[in-house]
Amino acid sequence: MTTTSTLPSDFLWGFATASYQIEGAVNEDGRAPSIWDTFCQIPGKIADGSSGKVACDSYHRTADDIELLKKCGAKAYRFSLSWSRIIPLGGRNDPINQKGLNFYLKFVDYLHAAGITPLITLFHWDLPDALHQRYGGMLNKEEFVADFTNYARVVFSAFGSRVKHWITFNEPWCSAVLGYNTGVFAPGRTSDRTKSPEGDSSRECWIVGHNILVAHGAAVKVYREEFKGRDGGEIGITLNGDWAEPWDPDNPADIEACNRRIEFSVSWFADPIYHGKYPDSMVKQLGGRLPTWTPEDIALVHGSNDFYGMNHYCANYVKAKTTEPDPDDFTGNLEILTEDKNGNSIGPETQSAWLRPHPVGFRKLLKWLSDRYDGPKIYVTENGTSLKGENDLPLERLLDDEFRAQYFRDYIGAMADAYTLDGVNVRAYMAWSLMDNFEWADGYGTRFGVTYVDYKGNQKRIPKKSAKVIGETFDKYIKKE
Ligand code: GBH
Repeated sequence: MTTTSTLPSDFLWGFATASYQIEGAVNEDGRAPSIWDTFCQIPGKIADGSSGKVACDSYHRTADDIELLKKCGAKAYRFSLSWSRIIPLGGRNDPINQKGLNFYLKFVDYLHAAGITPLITLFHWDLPDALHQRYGGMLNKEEFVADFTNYARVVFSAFGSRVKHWITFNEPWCSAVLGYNTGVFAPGRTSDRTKSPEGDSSRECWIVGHNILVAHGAAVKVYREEFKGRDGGEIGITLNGDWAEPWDPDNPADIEACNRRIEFSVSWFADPIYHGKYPDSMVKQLGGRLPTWTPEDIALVHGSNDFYGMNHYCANYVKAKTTEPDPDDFTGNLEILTEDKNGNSIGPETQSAWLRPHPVGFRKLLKWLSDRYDGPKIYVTENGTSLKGENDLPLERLLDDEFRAQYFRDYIGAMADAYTLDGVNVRAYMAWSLMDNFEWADGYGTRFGVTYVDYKGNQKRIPKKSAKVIGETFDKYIKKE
């Protein structure tokens, strides 16, 4: 942490969550299942056999959640909408569920009353299950794009000027790769027949990624043509991306592989949006399995971000493979490692096998994005960590989450350095997460919250140390007017 770096006085900061991870009430007020409700019922898919059935029960605890945000001093809150609460069967000819829509409309009113700015994500992985059954969901471009566009229009029109920051999709990489290649996330399709009776890992993830991009572009066009003039908001997509360091810094192939790693995760989506094409490295490796752009589709996608939504957690070491790429490879033909050639770890272990903190990687990736995409306005829409063994700690020690507090001090400091020293136009930051919640395939044993949620005690919420530290840290960096 440098003492000289600052953040601008209008910097927006707060916390993030997602519908299926916190809401519960999955059968209430007309909500229909999403692909995650279905996926969780398959034995072996979720570590502790759990689901989002109750989760943090946020559907019934609006007041508690607003209170938490106020206590933390948050200026903003990023949350996502459950599509199948609003249009239970999902499609453009299916009925709208006013009760579901009202829940979110009221919530936004409460946020405004508390002086908290809402950022809404339309899609955080919970596709209406009916659309998956009806036509294969995100694999079906025509149907999916038309239905997503309709859903987006219903939502934009209902919220009007009460919401100024819209995110179309959260981490399309996860929907595509984890949902259709490795199969560890819903809908769980993969070539691995021990995991799924259907799926083609070598093809489906690239089709799904492409279709999500088109759906994003189509929804942005609707927003810009029908709502932006009247409501004055902005819209973008959120992409996940980790930083990469070479396993052997003296090997040019490893250095090249680091760049390729980021291209296969970030530029897969960001290049079409900012440059109107897929990265050369992906075209080269995937050939005809990567869909090609029709002029109509790329016209929707190119130039479709008002801001770049960045989810960032960690870094890895990357080692180039010397063999021909496997047809199912989605990494760019490389190994992703936690230790370098000399056995040095990229960062301390956490509860998540994939997550080792490496704060300077945040600064480096911010700069990388800024250089490649010509200085876009960046909103960090997620950043946070789990803690090794946190779930097994006695409450008193669990609440004293110094490891997470230090993670936030370091990462916020790295971001302030990127802003001040590297000229990166980063303007917002949402910590993941406001509270412990349903951590997808890891269930409830892995906690990411700055607030403890007692799943055995009526979902009671108790702020941890880190809840306070984030506000104190921003107070240090943000310039006073
Ligand atoms: C975010 O993704 C999600 O947006 C959020 O919902 C989630 O709760 C949070 O992370 C914490 O996990 O298949 O085991 O190799 C973060 C980016 C990218 C992290 C994919 C996990 C693969 C894990 N994610 N990565 S694995």
